[in-house]
Amino acid sequence: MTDAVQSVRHDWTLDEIKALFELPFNDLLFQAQTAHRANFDPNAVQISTLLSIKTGACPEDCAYCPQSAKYDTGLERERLLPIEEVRAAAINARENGATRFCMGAAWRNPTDKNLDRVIEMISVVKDLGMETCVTLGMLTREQTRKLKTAGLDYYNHNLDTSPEYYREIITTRNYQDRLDTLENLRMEDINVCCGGIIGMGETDTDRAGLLQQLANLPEHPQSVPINLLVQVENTPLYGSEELDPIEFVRTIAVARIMMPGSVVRLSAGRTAMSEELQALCFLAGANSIFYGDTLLTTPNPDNNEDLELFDKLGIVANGEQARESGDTAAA
Ligand code: SAM
Ligand code: DTB
Ligand code: SF4
Repeated sequence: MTDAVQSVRHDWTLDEIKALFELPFNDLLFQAQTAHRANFDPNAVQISTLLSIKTGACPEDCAYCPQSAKYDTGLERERLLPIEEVRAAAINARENGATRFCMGAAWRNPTDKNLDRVIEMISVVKDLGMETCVTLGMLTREQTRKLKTAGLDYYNHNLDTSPEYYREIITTRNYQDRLDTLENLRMEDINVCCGGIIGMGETDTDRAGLLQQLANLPEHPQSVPINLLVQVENTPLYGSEELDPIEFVRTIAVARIMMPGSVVRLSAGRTAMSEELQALCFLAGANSIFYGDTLLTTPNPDNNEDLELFDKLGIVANGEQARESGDTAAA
């Protein structure tokens, strides 16, 4: 193994990252698979199920998102779901084999009243014996404290792209806003799920820049979702040039090498991927997926398709994850 694979680093330069991206594909995948095997069971994939607990009418203008009030995507706006609906969805996810239940809300940030209702939901899901994750937008320090007390396991808050490209994608908040929430979560020792979206028309340097930001955080996010843009009609990014799938696999592999102890999630966009492409992503070090026929508002592969693919590849769902902690990779 090279040094880059062996140690957990927080000082990656853009040139080093670009050099990884430019490796011959087989060398890159070998390095990524080596890092993966040093830290995880190579045939185990963790599965999480998503539920949108508040859909649409979001005040933010994220150019990729069907839930922004600024774009007419035909989405039914919904109020915060009643607790019994959340319980029923979590029971269903558990019966289908998910171990983590992730609840997402189309908010810029939660009000304190709404946060109290989400805290009730967290407690209901925890009582079912599942891990909890929520994604609610920006949080104050006080709000992260409340979530910690509620026993939340993970908070998802994506950086989405490089700092330079961010302003082309979102104008209603800035990169520092995102970093501030991540810092609030870290101060409360809440596991962080933080990644981005690929295929938004960003450059190679932007993809390297996103991974640089993630890996150079004071702690690697425990979970790193890599989403392929789901193109939704009437969002500004609809019609973006399709990304070369090999570049997507390279991004997963570089994420695996740079954050060897983090769980890398092959997230949104799988309905547009062949089985072969998903298999390459697992080979490149992805070891988590979203499972269930809907993401938040857009389709995801059927459970049966995923189980068949796992079967073909000899992958075990929810197999023992070696260490799900960003900074505990083998040194
Ligand atoms: N509103 C909160 C926020 O933005 O942090 C939480 C919900 S938001 C829908 C969660 C994440 O979903 C975003 O950060 C983005 O990475 C991802 N996402 C949204 N729309 C997407 C799309 N069309 N394709 C891929 N990922 C998407
Ligand atoms: C993440 O990185 N991807 C998920 C989850 N975290 C919340 C969301 C994907 C959303 C895709 C578009 C939709 O279904 O609305
Ligand atoms: Fe709102 Fe989140 Fe969608 Fe942005 S990504 S528009 S903040 S729901």
